Parts: sequence; C-alpha cells; structure tokens
Amino acid sequence: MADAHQVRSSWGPIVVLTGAGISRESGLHTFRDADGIWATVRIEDVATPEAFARDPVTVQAFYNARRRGLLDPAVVPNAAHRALVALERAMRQAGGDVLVVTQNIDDLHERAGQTRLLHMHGELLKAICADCGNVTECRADIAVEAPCLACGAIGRLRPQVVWFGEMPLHMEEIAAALARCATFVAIGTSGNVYPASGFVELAHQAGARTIELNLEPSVTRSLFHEAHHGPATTVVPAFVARVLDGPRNRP
Ligand code: BV8
Repeated sequence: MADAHQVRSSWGPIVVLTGAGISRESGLHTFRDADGIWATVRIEDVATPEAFARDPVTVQAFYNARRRGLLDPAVVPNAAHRALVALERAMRQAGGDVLVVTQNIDDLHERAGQTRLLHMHGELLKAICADCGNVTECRADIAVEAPCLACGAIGRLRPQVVWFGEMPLHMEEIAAALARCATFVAIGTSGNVYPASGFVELAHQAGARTIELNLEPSVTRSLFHEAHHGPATTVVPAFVARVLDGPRNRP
C-alpha cells in the first residue's frame, strides 16, 4: 500500500461512472445485452413520460416487477460494488475524494456502503408525485390509482426515475466534479445514453486520465486513454488494488 499522499496526489480526485454492467453479476439485467431489458420491452412503451400518460398500467407494472426483482434477497452487492467502497474509504483517509455517479436505479452501491454517490437517473426505491413533486420511500408496488399522501392527487405517483426526454438529476454537481477530476473511470456502461456517454469528453477537457472497465469495448471505447475488459467483479477490484498500490504509473 503506497503512502496516502502519493495515492491521493497522483490519482485523485476520482469520478466513477457506473452502468447496468456493474450490477449484472448481482443478478440484475442490463438493458442492451442479448438478455437485456430492451430485448423484451420497448423504451417508448415503458420509459418515457408519454408512455406514463398514455398507459400508466403498463408502466407501473414494468417498474413494480423490477422493484420486486431488486428486493429479492438473492440480489446483493458484488465484489465490484465493494471494491469501490474500499477505494472511497482509502481516498478519504488520504484526504482525497471519490465520487460515484451511477446511471443505475438499484440501491446496490448504497447497500455496499458507498456514501459519495449520485443517482443521475433516479432511484427505483423512491416514488415521486408528478403533481407536487413530493418524494417518498417506496418498497411496495405503486398502484395506478394510488393517492399522493402530500397533495392528495390520484394516479400521479410514479417511480422516481429519469425517463428518456427528461433532464437527469444532479447535473450541476456532476459537471463540477468532472471539471476538476484527475481520473475518470467508466464501469459497466455501453456508452449509448446521453448525457452520461459524454462525460468522458468533459473529463478529458479537465486533463483527466480516462479508464474504461467493461465486459467488452463500449461504443465510446476510442475516447478513453485505456481500457480493461472483463467481468466487473474481476476488473474493478484489480483497478482498485492498482490505485491503492501506488502512484498512477503513466505507461
Ligand atoms: C436528456 C432510468 C436532455 C430508467 C435511463 C439521439 C442522439 C443522442 C441522444 C439522444 C438522441 N435522442 C434522444 C437522446 C437523448 C437520450 C438518449 O441518450 N437516447 C439514446 C437511447 C440515444 N437521453 C435522454 O433522454 C436523457 N435526457 O438527454 O435530457 C439533456 C441534454 C443535455 C444535458 C442534460 C439533459 C435521459 C436518459 C435517461 C433515461 N433513463 N434509466 C430505467 O432504468 O428504466 S437510461 C438507462 O440506460 C440506464 O439508466 C443507463 O443510463 C442507460 C444505459 O444503459 P447502461 O447502463 O450503459 O446499460 P447497457 O445495457 O446499455 O450496457 C451495459 C454494459 O455493461 C454493456 O457494455 C455490457 O458489455 C456491460 N456488461 C455486461 N455485463 C457485465 C458488463 N460489464 C462488466 N461486468 C459485467 N458482468
């Protein structure tokens, strides 16, 4: 283990972007793989505000099923989630900073112990009233006619997730962190969805070193300085060990 100052000064601040691939080995489906979510349902039918207005029964059923899947006791954080927690703690001890920005709506990062964490596409275990904006914890199915306990509106409760065509969350804090990061790491994301897929370029503009950790090359592979391909539970702990093992060695 290198001395704390060396680790902090040569790698930090670190911004980590995660996608569905980091939760695959925990038993949650990705979106675009052969057995991915978008292979069985169309984005336009379940993940847009227009779909919710047109057919709330189908949209609620889709997210209720995913929520029950997430709450299955067999679904737990994996070695990749845990490695990022170890990185956060080691960097904090060294007076450095690791911010995890996740596109995932599952709670596996939190359950692993991640604290510096932003859900840019929302959270499946929260509900929001489309009328008054009140946000509540949600671990049960949302009924189509459920009342909002804050404003009383009927049928306006929806999962607190960002749908296509909607503005992602925490964009200002994310942009500020990207503008000052020294290392940007993208884990388990295909790079197909904007604005997350554009973060690597913002990190480049900040002079950061950019690293892709994914099962296979993403569509933005060419935008990264380096890439390590394999299952997240292998490549993420290996990357964290490298960071904690010493100064960032420029090849
Ligand atoms: C916005 C929440 C304005 C809901 C999600 C045309 C061109 C460019 C952009 C657009 C366009 N038309 C429209 C757009 C914008 C649109 C967009 O990007 N569309 C795409 C489809 C073209 N984006 C939006 O609408 C966004 N809002 O743009 O607002 C704006 C503009 C500027 C600045 C601010 C705002 C909102 C998008 C958010 C939508 N909500 N999720 C839900 O979950 O149901 S997106 C959803 O898909 C995920 O959250 C994730 O973000 C996204 C991508 O999925 P990934 O996580 O990357 O998963 P994927 O399956 O694709 O890939 C998995 C990867 O893991 C693979 O590479 C695989 O190899 C790897 N893997 C698999 N197993 C493993 C593994 N890796 C390691 N280990 C393993 N074991």
